[in-house]
Formats: sequence, structure tokens, C-alpha cells
Amino acid sequence: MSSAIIIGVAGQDGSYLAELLLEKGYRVVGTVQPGESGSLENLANISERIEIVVTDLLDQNNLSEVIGGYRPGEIYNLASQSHLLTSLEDPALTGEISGLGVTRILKAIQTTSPKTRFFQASSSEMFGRQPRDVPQDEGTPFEPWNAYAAAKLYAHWVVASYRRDHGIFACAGILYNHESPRRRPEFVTRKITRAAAMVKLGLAGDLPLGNLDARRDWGFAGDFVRGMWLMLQQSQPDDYVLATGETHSVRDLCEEAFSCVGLDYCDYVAPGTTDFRREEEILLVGNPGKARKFLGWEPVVPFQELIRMMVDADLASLRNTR
Ligand code: G4F
Repeated sequence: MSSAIIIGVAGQDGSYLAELLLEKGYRVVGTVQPGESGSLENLANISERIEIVVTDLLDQNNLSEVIGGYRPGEIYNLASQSHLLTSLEDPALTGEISGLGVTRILKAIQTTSPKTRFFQASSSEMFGRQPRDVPQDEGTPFEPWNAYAAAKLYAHWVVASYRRDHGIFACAGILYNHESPRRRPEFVTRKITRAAAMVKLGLAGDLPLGNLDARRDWGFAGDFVRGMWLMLQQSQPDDYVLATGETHSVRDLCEEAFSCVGLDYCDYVAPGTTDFRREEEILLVGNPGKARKFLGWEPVVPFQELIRMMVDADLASLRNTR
């Protein structure tokens, strides 16, 4: 029986990946960080079928015990403080978890379970504010602009060094924005789909936002976890961009979400009323050509369907809690 540890199983990506691996017949062990065991709602449907272990990315001995204890076929690291602004409130902790934490996992693999295959969630944020190429691919130079991106890049390069110097089967996915009904509401997609549902149900009247012209390459998290799994099934380890290759603006997102509930976003959205990176004019869009060619990976859920799925889920959960 195949086995996997998902580090950070309680988040959006962890829960989708756990479901995918269970469907494929894996034994799944999921880790949560100390103090996190109360927030497992994403796992509600599968909690009986996975084992949960508290693991601390700051503690080398603890990681070695857990990894050496299970010696799984695969480990996926999806743990990080992924909300950009929150991660920058404690940049040292961000570096500890998103950067050094990955080194500790790789060290534990090398010393206790060197045949384990490893996936690391890298981020398109590593390309910085003015990427040389549009769209970006695996050869685009990295120019991280903040502590979150720098920590992710440190981890990305440590993955490459363990692959090259220690023979570990380690892969990194350079992930563009990926969303779902399980996205936390501090991210802009969920903030908007939830607000559209609330306005529709008479629970809110307006939606303060930052820059409506900001653009992102938004895909569905369920498609992305399939890409992660595919990377670990290849004969050789490598890094791949996972992206849709399309961008939409925050304005498109508002238009789409409010139209799902039969409303015009212009009547509710107050742009420029949060100071959310108002100055931002970057064009982050990925070229998933390598993943398509070598992994046979395609994002299946298009933007409109993704937003519809999120609005419908928000409507359903708000109706349930009324
Ligand atoms: O949803 P966001 O907060 O995601 P962001 O910053 O792009 O980060 C996500 O994707 C990255 C990969 O590219 C990951 F590395 C990272 O971990 C995370 O998953 O913001 C999306 C866009 C930004 O341009 C932001 O400036 O929406 C813009 N925006 C405009 N008004 C807003 C708002 N974002 C938020 N969260 N809230 C606003 O009111």
C-alpha cells in the first residue's frame, strides 16, 4: 500500500490532496502544527480515514521521529503562512517555517528515510514585482521582494541542493494562485465570493477592496494538488510551474461573483478603501507548458466555474448558519 505524509494537512491544499490520495488507495498521515488541532473543518469528511500527528517544523528531532517512524513513500510539504501580509507581520517566523522548516524536513528524510519522495510548495511570489518574462516559466530568474518570497526561494534552492547533492527525490511546484471554497476569507477570491453571497442574503451591504486592476493567474486548488501528485510519480525529480496561463483582474472577479447572484458589483464594491497593495502593477502569469508536456497535467476547472463553485458554496454555508 502506498503511503504519504501531508505536512500542513488542515489547509485548503492539504485537504484536497488528502482526498485525492485516499481515492488512490494511499495510507494518509497528516500533520498539524502545535495548537492547530481544533481547526480541522476542511477534513470533516475524511477525518476517520486519515491519521493526524502534531508536528513542529521548528523542531528537528520531532521531524526526524515522525518521518523516521512512518518512513512513507511520499511527503508533501504544504505548510506555510501563505497570506502575504500576515506572513510579513512576523518575518522571522516566516523564515523559520517556510524556509528553514523545509531544510529540517529534508535533513530528516536524508537521515531517516532517504527513499521517501518529497514535494515542496514553492510560490510564484519568488519571481518578484517585475519578472523578466511574461508569462514566467521554470527558467525565469527569481527576484523575491519580501521576506515571504525570500523564505520560499531559500526552500526552493534547498530542495534543488538535496536533489543534486544528496540524491533525494525532491521536487518543487512553483504554484500560482489557486483557490476553492476552502480558501480562507482573507484572500481576495474568497473575500469577494463570500461578500457576494452575503449581499445576496441581506447580510452585508458593501465590500471594501484594494486595487481592482490587480491581475492574477487564478486556478482551482483541486487541479493543483493533482499536479503535485504527478510530480512524485515521474522517473526523475524536477521542478514545474503549475498555473493556468490566463490572468483576470480583481474587477473581473467581482463582476463574475456578483453576476452569479444576479447583482451588479458596481453597486456594492468600494475600490481603494483598503490599503491592500494599492501600488501593485505586477504581471504574475505562469506558463504551465513543462507540466503539460512531461506530467500530462492540465487545469480542468476554468475561472468562471471556479467562481461559481465558490459563490454557491458560500451561499450554502451562510444559509446553513442562519
Ligand atoms: O488573494 P491575495 O491576497 O493573494 P496573493 O497576494 O496573490 O498571494 C497568494 O498567491 C501567491 C502565489 O502567487 C502565494 F504565494 C501566496 O501564498 C498566496 O497564496 O491577493 C490577490 C490580489 C493581489 O494583487 C492583491 O493586491 O488581489 C489584490 N487585492 C485587491 N484588494 C486584494 C484586495 N487582496 C486581498 N487579500 N484583499 C483585498 O481587499
